[in-house]
Amino acid sequence: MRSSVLPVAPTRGRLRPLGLDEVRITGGFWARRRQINATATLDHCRDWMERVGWIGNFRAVAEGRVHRDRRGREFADSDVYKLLEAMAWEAGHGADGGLDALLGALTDVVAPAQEPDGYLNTAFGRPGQQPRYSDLEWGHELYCFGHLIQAGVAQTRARGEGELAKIALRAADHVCTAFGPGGIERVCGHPEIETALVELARATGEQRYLDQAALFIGRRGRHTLAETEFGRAYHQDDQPVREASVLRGHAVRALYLACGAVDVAVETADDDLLAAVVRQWEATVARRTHLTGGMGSHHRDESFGDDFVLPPDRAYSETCAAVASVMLGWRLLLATGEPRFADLAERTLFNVVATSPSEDGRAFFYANTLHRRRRGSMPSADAESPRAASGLRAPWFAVSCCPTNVARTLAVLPAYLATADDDGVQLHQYADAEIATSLTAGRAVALRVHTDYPSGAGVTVRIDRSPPHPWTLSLRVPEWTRGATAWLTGPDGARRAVAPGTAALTRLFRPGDRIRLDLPMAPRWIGPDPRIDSLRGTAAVQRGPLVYCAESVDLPDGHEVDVVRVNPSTQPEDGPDGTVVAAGELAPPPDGQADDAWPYRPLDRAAPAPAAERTGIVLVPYHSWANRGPSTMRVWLPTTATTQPPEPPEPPAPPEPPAPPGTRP
Ligand code: FUB
Ligand code: ZN
Repeated sequence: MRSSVLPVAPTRGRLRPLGLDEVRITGGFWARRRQINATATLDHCRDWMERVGWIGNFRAVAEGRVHRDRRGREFADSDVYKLLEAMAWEAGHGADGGLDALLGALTDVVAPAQEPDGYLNTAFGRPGQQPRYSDLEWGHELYCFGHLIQAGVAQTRARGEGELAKIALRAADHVCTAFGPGGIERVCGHPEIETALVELARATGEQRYLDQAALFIGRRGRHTLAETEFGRAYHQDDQPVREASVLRGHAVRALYLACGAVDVAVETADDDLLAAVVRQWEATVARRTHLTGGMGSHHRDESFGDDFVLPPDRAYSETCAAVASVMLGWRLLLATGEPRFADLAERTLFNVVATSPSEDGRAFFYANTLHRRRRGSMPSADAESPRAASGLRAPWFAVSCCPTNVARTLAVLPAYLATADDDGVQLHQYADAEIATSLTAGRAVALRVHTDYPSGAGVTVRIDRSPPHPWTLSLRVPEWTRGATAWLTGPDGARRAVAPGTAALTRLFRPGDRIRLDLPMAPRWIGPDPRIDSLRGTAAVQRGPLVYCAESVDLPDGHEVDVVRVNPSTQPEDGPDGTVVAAGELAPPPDGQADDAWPYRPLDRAAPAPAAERTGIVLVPYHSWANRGPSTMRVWLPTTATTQPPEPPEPPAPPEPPAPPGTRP
């Protein structure tokens, strides 16, 4: 396999990704989270998977007792692979040599479970288990292979080819044989193998992996899976990928499939397929995405809702869907160079991916609701939690796909910051960072980025190394900003206004040059599209890329968030410690007021106005909620502006007496 330390390495496309060997995050918001990920979350995931037996499943295979002793859901193997992937990326930063040993030890547990023909799955295929590929709808065998392959690619790119990569190659060869021409002409109920095979093709230069991925993409939507209780759209098997107009069905499945489709489109120069995914992304962002960037509205099947079905208290917004959306945005950004894809990725990273892990990196949100009505109880530290039941982050879940997905994303995050092309360097996400790359052979560029983003408004880029020719530094100007300015600091720099999109500066840079981007971050009210029924009459606050929320721990004792009303005619203001204070009132029902017998009333019978107490409402960044114990929480807050009920209609006029017979009107 070829080696360069990055998660996605297209051979074509508008922008060239930079690897972990070219970008380093050195401080700030993401550095803290990455540090916790490396020092706490990786161990936490490994400990839990030992405890619940998911790692032990591989030992049970080697010892011939897996049919009796296997633990966890049918896709539990995939979480071991995602942890391996996270460890590989983290080891790739070279910070901790001990991680290589852990990676090696875990690989040694997995290896003996692989069959001589490359098949590897602890849930299927042995006496006493269901036969291989007998349940493609729900069995997840190819999904698990996909994560195994991604782990193998990560290890090769980060540490050089090793045992894990060999296991992954044997598995991929097996998949090509079993599902290639003349093999099983079906797809997996959970996409993931597609994007993994393309990455393996990129890493190895082997065309057959790309061909197999293209076959899977082409087969999807042709009813090769049985229809299940959730309908064909759940598995994206209702329509061929290039004919669909929007993402639908199970959100993680839909987004992983879209990633695979972009990968195939890019590598095969299939511009129609790429355009189809871009259209689906546009429709999904315009009509099926929460303010946080989260995706998914249905708890029952973890799926997208219909257009504008985005109820905040039922926001499923699975953490894995956010990870998948960032993966998709990154692929589309590399293919097209358009900053809108980085805009959504930023929103999603700060408001969903960063929300999931607790401050200590040892508990996680699976679903990321936007409205929590009841204070949850502390999830057990000793038992797996149900996926979405708790109002607090849980250490582990019976379906625990999200923690390992967060771990692998944070481990590789520096690779999502910047790109290059022959003409220059593009910064897409802002963090304190060092970037060193070459535009073309011999044209080395080194940059130092200083910022306290997302709290502060400024980004300074210092040029540390530059070729003796002009080149272009491009900075994403986020979609949320108004009044942004960019300039070269020093005597020859004129400050200029820059609009959301891209600010590009082309010149003969010299070491020591500094470029400054100022992004005003005053908190702002955000209103929903009127077609989102469940949000009518509410407003939310955003400051920079951060979405804010009210949390009961910031209200007077005994109050829950549902008593909060806000007044969007007054601008919210910065408060202490990253909070925002919004004008509003607390309107609890009068003490002791009994419920009405029936919670509806004729519009002409006005409800008694609750006695409201005007106050500043303290709002905190959504990503930080539920870190201070059980609380109720709300992102979209009802506004104080009330709509007067319409006047009751005039009673109908009494009927005219009938005209006497023989008269004309
Ligand atoms: O099915 C595997 C993973 O488990 C999905 O991606 C998640 O949504 C969860 O259901
Ligand atoms: Zn998940």
